[in-house]
Amino acid sequence: MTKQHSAKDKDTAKNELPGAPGPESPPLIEPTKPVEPLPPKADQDGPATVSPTGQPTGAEQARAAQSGAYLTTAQGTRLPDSDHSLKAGARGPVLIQDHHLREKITHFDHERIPERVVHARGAAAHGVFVGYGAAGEVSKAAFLAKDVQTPVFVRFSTVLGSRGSADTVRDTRGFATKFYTDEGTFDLVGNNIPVFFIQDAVKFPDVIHAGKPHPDREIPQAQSAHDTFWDFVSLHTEATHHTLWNMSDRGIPRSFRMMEGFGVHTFRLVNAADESVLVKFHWKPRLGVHSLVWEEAQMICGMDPDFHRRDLFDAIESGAFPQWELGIQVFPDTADQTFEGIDLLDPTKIVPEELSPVQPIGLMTLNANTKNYFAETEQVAFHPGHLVPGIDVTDDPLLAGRLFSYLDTQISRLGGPNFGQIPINRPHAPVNDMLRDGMHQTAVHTGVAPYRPNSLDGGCPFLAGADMSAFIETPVEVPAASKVREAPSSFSDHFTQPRLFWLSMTPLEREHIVAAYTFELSKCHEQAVKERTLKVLANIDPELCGQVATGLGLPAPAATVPLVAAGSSPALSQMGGTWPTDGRVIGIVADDAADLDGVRSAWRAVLDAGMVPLVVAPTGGTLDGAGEPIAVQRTFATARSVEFDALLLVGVPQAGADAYGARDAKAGTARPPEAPDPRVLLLVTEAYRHGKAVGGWNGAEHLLETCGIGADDPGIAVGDDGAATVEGLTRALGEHRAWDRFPAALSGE
Ligand code: HDE
Repeated sequence: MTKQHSAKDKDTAKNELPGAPGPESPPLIEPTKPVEPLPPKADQDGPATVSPTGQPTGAEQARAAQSGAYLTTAQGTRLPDSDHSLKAGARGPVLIQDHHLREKITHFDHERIPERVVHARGAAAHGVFVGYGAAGEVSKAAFLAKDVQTPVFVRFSTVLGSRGSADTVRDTRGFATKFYTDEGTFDLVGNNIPVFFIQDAVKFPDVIHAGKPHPDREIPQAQSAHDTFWDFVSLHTEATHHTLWNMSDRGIPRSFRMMEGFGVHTFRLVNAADESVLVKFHWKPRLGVHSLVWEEAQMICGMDPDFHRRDLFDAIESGAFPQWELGIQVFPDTADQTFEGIDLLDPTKIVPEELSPVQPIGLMTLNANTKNYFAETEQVAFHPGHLVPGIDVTDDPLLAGRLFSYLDTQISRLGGPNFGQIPINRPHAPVNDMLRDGMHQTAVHTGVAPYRPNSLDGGCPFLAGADMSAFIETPVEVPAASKVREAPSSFSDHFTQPRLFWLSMTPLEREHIVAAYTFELSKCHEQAVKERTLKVLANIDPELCGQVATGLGLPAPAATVPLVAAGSSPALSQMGGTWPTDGRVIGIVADDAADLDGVRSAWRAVLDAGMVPLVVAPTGGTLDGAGEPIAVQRTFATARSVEFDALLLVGVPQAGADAYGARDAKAGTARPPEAPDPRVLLLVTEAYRHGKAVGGWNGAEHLLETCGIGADDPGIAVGDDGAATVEGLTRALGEHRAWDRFPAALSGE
């Protein structure tokens, strides 16, 4: 019979250090000592509520969910064992009376909730928004006043893919911000592209059904490169503008931290004197707007599907807090709701920044990561109808449908109507509603009269007026009209703005757009879909259409509408300028024979510049030579260029015995020891091909030369030592990529 341990034995065992049982010690049952959980960090607490209903705050609830040193059942009863089912003897049948087994398995069986029907894949962070006070003239919203600090929670997402899909697919990105203001929660539920595929919400199921995987085989995942998507957008030309943005570099951002955000619809702001203006919201990233290159984006899908999520988390963890300025374009609130001939109610149109500059009104800093992905990122519920006094909606027909859809979908996704009580969704303003009961009600409401008017609860709660921060819909006049299923005639211009976007791109950006259309359409099987799309492209620009047609091996059709001379809006191009390099990742490639003092000073210089150094070496462990050993973060076998924004080469890392594989070594065909390691050659050539900065010293020129790279090539920094090389590299990195390496960048305008 096996020896039974008493509960006392087990406690003794738990208090032993792992790996150090003495000869007399009982075997370790659990490797760690029970300890009190760490208190949550103050700046990461879930949103608190000051609801007068007596329900605990989010933070208190979070603590209650994980307190005490010992494992318990859901009822708080301490458990002596969580690894063995209760059995009739060690080899006997499991007993149904085992409540712990049933509770644990049952809860696990129900751990998943339905993923979002769109925007299922996301990553989020906490932060703070500080108003500049610059919006005071146009909006009475208290959180926009000067120096008012408002906690925020931001969720970035892709649209089409499932929850487990890769981050760097070509797609629109969601950019949803929850402002926990003192006057109630305001949600700005935007995207990284300022226009949308459709002008009326009634078509949303159509565009999403077309973009999602084919219903028979459920492929492809998280891609627009398939027949149904291109079938829909070619038949439905109001999608042309958004599709063109998707095919541009905007569809493959380098990082969430380097994306613009847009409210898309026109909103209405109202000031203290009840005067209104129309506005479009913009988020401008402090780090600039930057993208991956397509090959890089595709490689990352396999090598690090969590690339954007990891980038956001690591940047915040290392103190490189991402920042965006919130800005508005302001238009007079005229009866026709147009500006310079642009229909402000049409969500497929932008207003070029050259016609109406973006005026900054506040700064958002993301400074804390989530503590629990499910509780926060998965359960957060945004809604474009969450408004505060001073911010109102317009009659954009796309927005109208959204105002219905979000609450509706959240009721099924979050299991009933009380998801507003989940800590991440709780307002920070006092809540005093008359919503009662329902699935997952956690509030213990007091009082007997949740209705109005009442006398039994003393008439409480009372109604507020505008002077008490009530949200009062702007009394906009609605012109007399008949009920019709129609759109205004201005909505039928589908090509002027796509042409404006195309003409505003640099030659290199145009080359990327041509390549993206060619790639996506080459993945379609239906000839009719390709031909119809070419007709759409002909209505944007003959050069675009011609080049894509050549790529597809099809004739280029002629335009069917007159091409409007749309001019250009330089603000739409994301190339040019120099930008901060905070949080960029630098791979320092070295081996034991390298200048290790130089590695140390380069490592320090990278950190001092606010970037992340990762030492890449032939094997794990440390680089050993003169001075303190240097910790290795990546090996030649695990590192791939896509993980780095730039490379620093220290000398010429030599090919080890394993570099050419066991077969070559056995056959005696391994290259001579002085040859550079082939994995390093791959690292360098790939980084170079993707326009990344590459620097080096201590003989790195030889390595560059082997890769066919000249020391004077654009974006190459060869220095005398580590620190000097980092300086050159940082300068190159400030331009994001060495654009001059791409022939198209040199060819034009
Ligand atoms: Fe959404 N959208 N949407 N959308 N949307 C959702 O709400 C919808 C649209 C956007 O991180 C859903 O809670 C309709 C435009 C973001 O949790 C759903 C229409 C813009 C997110 C929904 C649109 C957006 C969503 C799915 C056409 C940019 C993710 C889950 C009228 C301005 C929010 C959910 C998050 C999510 C409906 C169009 C942005 C189904 C009907 C335009 C960023 O309710």
